[in-house]
Amino acid sequence: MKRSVQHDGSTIVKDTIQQVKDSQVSQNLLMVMIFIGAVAVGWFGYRALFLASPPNVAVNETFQSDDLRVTLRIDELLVGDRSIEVQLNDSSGRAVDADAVRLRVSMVEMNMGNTLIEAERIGKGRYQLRGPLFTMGGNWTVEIMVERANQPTATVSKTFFVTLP
Ligand SMILES: [Cu+2]
Repeated sequence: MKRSVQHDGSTIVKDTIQQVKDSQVSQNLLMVMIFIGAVAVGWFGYRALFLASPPNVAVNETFQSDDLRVTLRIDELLVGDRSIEVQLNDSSGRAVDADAVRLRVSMVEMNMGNTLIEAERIGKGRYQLRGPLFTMGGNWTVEIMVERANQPTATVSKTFFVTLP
């Protein structure tokens, strides 16, 4: 016990042992809060980087063709070497393989011929194509043809505006 006399003559009794205990409790509480904060920041950071946010691509669109969901990802809508990925899922979201996934890339404004290229399988239901697909600026239609056994070819397409880098 510690007594201190105030200016007005009143006396304050302080239990120094209790004060030490109080400061320890608040220190521990602070440590717990810092720990929780660090875990929260880590968790949300991890989610933002790997789970919640879509891949850092210019195009990330899903098309429906009967039971098939076709997701198209294009790294950038720029002339030059591109990386295109096609992901196939069934109506319940499971990844599904195809016999072949072909892409046809053609320019809208002029006939520059069209290239039909087979994408390479890089994983379950995942197909990739890399190369100089867009050779000049303008509107380009990307057509995706999915071939599966005993089923008609599923075709989805969309036109994108491509610019010079
Ligand atoms: Cu052209």
